[in-house]
Amino acid sequence: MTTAWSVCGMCTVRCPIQVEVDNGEVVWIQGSIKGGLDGSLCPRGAAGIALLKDDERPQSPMIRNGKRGEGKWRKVSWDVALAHVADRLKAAADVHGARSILFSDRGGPWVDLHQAFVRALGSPNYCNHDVSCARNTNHAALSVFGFGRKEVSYDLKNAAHVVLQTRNIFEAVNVKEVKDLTAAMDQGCRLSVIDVRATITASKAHDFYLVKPGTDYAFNLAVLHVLIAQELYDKAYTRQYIQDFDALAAFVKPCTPEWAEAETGVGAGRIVDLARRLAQAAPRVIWHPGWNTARYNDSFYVARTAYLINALLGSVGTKGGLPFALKAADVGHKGLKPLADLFPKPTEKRADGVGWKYPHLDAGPGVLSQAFEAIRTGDPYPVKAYIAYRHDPLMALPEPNHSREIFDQLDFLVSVTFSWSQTAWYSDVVLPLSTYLERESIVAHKGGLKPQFFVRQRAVEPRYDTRADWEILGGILKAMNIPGWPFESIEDNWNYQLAPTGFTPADLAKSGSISLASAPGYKDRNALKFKTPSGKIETVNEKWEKAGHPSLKPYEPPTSAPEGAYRLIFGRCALHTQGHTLNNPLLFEALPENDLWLHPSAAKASGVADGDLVELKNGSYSARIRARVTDLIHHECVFMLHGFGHRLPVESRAYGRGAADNELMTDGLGKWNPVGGALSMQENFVTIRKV
Ligand SMILES: Nc1nc2c(c(=O)[nH]1)N[C@H]1C(S)=C(S)[C@@H](COP(=O)(O)OP(=O)(O)OC[C@H]3O[C@@H](n4cnc5c(=O)[nH]c(N)nc54)[C@H](O)[C@@H]3O)O[C@H]1N2
Ligand SMILES: Nc1nc2c(c(=O)[nH]1)N[C@H]1C(S)=C(S)[C@@H](COP(=O)(O)OP(=O)(O)OC[C@H]3O[C@@H](n4cnc5c(=O)[nH]c(N)nc54)[C@H](O)[C@@H]3O)O[C@H]1N2
Ligand code: SF4
Ligand SMILES: [Mo]
Repeated sequence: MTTAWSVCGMCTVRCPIQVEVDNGEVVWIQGSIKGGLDGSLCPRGAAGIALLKDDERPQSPMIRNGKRGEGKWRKVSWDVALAHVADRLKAAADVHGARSILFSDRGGPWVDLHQAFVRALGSPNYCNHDVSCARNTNHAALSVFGFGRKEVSYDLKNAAHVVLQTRNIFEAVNVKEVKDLTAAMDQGCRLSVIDVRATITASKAHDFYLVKPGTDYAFNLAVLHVLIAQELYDKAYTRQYIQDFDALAAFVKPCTPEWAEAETGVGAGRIVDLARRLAQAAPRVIWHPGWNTARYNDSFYVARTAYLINALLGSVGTKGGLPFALKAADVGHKGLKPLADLFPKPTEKRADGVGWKYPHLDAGPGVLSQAFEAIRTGDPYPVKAYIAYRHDPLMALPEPNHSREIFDQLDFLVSVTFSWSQTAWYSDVVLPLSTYLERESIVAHKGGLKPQFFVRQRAVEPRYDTRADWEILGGILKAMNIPGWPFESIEDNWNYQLAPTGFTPADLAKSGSISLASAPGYKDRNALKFKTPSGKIETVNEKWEKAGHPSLKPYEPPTSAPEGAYRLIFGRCALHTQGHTLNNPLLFEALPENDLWLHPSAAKASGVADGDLVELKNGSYSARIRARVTDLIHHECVFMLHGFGHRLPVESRAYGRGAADNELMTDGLGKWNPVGGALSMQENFVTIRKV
């Protein structure tokens, strides 16, 4: 029996795991003891072996035979597939230039490899999925702190009061966060939850605030009002670190708790009580700014106010609050050598308009939906080839038929994936990735209280004719005869990255990671530096103001639902990851289908009883799903889990089970908010009819 110290791949949290291997077979997976998880895993992590053994995943490279989406495939060798991909990418580049190639992925710690690949192609068009996830939160952090959301940690372990707003931490799981919060609560940490339905997280909270959907901004403005009006904020911290405090104070002056009660439905007294309790716990307070906030037109402003509440309570940069995430250099180590440095940075402007048309938005991951607009219109230039890498935009973006029409304008679409997906099914070529148990990764750096390097190890050899990321991307470059990719093996790759650090691949193999600090580290709270022009936390951001977007934007109530319709809310559960675990035999058995949460008053008005099959409609789109009548949800909305409603014949289990929330979102990719750079996916309403 051998142990591979590796990294889970069932979702993008990437928990450290230990994989026990006997005779070339994985026999056991658990949360890494050396990595601090003491054996713990979430249900999806425990279903890794079922993924490995699943014969309903792509098993070899495939080239499309029939029409797009028809599902007729020709199995080919890797040599043939890579030569074909190389030819098609070169054809696009020859006619329209390298910038006509678009690449999107899921972001994460290994994107250096992807970004190096896109640079090697010579295209400026690298995007990630974040337009449908955390862009609003990230841009909110940039606008307030001058750095992105991951530059601060959530020090849950040492917190005295945690507020989760649009964040279901006990179901949308990150194992370490769950363990840390649970441990803190055992030590007396208070938990407050603000949601539109009572989740598992709400059931564990000391206080639960059921808000009217889309009114969180009013809630937060009232909390700011109380903190300032009742002088509950940290005055010394504010004086030292908060720029334009007076502007903020004047702005929130009219936002009384009574005003917010009328908007949110939460009693004024409860809002005051929350602000007071937070002040008592300050600065060991975390008001979570939200993770998946691609929901409303004003989600960017909700996240901004969450950060400002933390700031007034003095928790930013503080133990038990949102301390700065340390990097290798902060703890006396050299960082990894970036692969992206192998190639020059493209100088052409991005197809999605980020950096020039949208000067305030972060060019790193861009805005994928706007890159799709460029495919559709040819403006600012033609985009003709698209590599969907670890990404399923036909499941992850609204109104997939709209995206399919856009894809029809492409000369070439290739998916790289370990499971079938709606996008892979619509592609011209599918390049199958080995599962995370059968492949290794490049080295990654993870910032935090204890920064580290980590790597995924190959626990077993691939069961089918699949390959690792570095083999696939390096293989495409080789087939295209692009010079400058120096790696023949993963060891070459690791040695190159680790060269400046003094560590070796053998150091990484011992436990899967190298901790760069022996104990959690905190920056000196009296000497914090923010990356804004003033070096302080800015309540008014010049970049956004210049682009015509006010930093202190007056609250506007959410659009009301059309007569007889309900706002469509989505979210996650502990048993599945997005859209890609539904066909996993174990997880499917545990939860094969989603249902529709609706309030008894909505059920009554629609003539629906618990368990009925109902038809939901929005515009010309409809879907069928079972009703779950419950008073655990706000009466103005209905809720379903994301990721269901698969229609691929290759997935015998998932096929036809439940409904896809994104199919009920109309107006294509047009519902987005250029201020925060994210889609507004909860600006959709459905009607309900018993079938
Ligand atoms: N098990 C599991 N864990 C995951 C994932 C997964 O797929 N499965 N995905 C990972 C990813 S990519 C992400 S982004 C995170 C997402 O993590 P979260 O953002 O925490 O998860 P969600 O379930 O999308 O949404 C959180 C909550 O927001 C609530 N909500 C909706 N509208 C409103 C509103 O108007 N106001 C308020 N206050 N609340 C509202 C929903 O009811 C839901 O309970 O989870 C990560 N972890
Ligand atoms: N309507 C609606 N839309 C949503 C959401 C929602 O709740 N409702 N959630 C949003 C959120 S929070 C997010 S993060 C996005 C997620 O959207 P995506 O990033 O597209 O979601 P995933 O399902 O995690 O991954 C997509 C594909 O990548 C493949 N894959 C998984 N891991 C790997 C890997 O390591 N390498 C490679 N090459 N492929 C891999 C999977 O098999 C899957 O087919 O969707 C967003 N869109
Ligand atoms: S949260 Fe669960 S699925 Fe995600 S990486 Fe950790 S164990 Fe794996
Ligand atoms: Mo996400």
